[in-house]
Amino acid sequence: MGDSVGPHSALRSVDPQVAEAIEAEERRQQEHLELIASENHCPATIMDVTGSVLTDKYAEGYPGSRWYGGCECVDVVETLAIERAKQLFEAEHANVQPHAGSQANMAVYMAMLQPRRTILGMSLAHGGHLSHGHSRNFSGQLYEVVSYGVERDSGIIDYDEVRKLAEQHNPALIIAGASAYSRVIDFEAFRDIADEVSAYLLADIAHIAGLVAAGVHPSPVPHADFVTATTHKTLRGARGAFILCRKEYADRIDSAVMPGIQGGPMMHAIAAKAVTFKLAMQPEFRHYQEQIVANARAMADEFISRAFPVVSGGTDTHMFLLDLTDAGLSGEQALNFLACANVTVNKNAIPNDPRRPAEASGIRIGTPAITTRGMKEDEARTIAQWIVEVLGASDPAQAAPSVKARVLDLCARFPIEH
Ligand code: DSN
Repeated sequence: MGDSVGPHSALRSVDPQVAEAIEAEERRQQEHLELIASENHCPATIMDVTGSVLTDKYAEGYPGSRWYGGCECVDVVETLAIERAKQLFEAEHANVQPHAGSQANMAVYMAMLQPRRTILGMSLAHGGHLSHGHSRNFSGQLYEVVSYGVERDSGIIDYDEVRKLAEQHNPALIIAGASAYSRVIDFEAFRDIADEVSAYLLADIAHIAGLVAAGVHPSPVPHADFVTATTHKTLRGARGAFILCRKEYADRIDSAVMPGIQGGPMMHAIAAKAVTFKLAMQPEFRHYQEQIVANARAMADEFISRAFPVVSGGTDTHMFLLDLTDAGLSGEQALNFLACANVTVNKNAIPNDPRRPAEASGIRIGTPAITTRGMKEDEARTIAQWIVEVLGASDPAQAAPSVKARVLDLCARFPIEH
């Protein structure tokens, strides 16, 4: 048997390999700067709830109307999650069962569209998401897809192009939302376009849900028929997703989620979503979201001042894309060099990228996780300088170890508190 003391002692005695991998991941998170825009470090309370007995329970259906007995306790948590989501986002209806953002989008499509109807979404190559119509995703295989992008010069969504494409193709659904776009999304403009062609409007705020909840980004709720979001990115909570919609669509959305695309809801995740929404209602949460944006702006400005261009020239949100064309590096190379300095990013296509997606000409940088550690603008600027020190070096591999030593020191001064 393994060690009988330590944070994962019980697991270690049952499965030392998994225990060691978890402990290694805990060390990795503590000792690396997490700059992946979709990741965050959730509070210990969220992990407690996710690891609770609720994981054992099957509860097909919805509170008060289940197919299984013994649902009285999970009914309490799902009702709390629903009511809090509605309150936090001022929405008429919430479904908190989708396991992930893609499932939330799938449920909306399934509720509202016959196969082969046309959807108009942002191209993945310009900052959209796989589930907005990519050819290798279910969305691109089940529906006719038309994609819009950003203006070549400004890097801002080309709303004129969106309108033109909507008029030309008469989509049944327009999707406003992105996973690699740093500017405010004008949901009102999307609503106007959707009304002009009698399309439904879906706002996918998976990335910016925390900013929206805190009032740091305008809310799509007054404008969109459907809003999908995740709870683990800027919202800093449970792993999972949810859907908001107008009351008139509530039944169609609920039955598209279950039985349409999912079976048993993950009640441990739903309970953790309830806690996530409660934490997002606290005054501290707004300060946290404001600091995320302040940190992203400080980093973006620092890169620009050091001749590392940022797509669209800056950011209004938690993230931005660094264009590595002038540095002569691919996103893939940059990711690997930065990994040697304990800085974690993802490679990302920039709009009109000449490289293939697996190489890419950019990296995506986000500040939710470093802000969770308590870092502010000074640290954000310093991290940008370190990234430039590595990526701007004639031999980045040689520059990385010295930066890694400083990253380790910074991480030790701002530990992740679980
Ligand atoms: N994987 C998420 C992201 O990184 O944006 C979206 O699904």
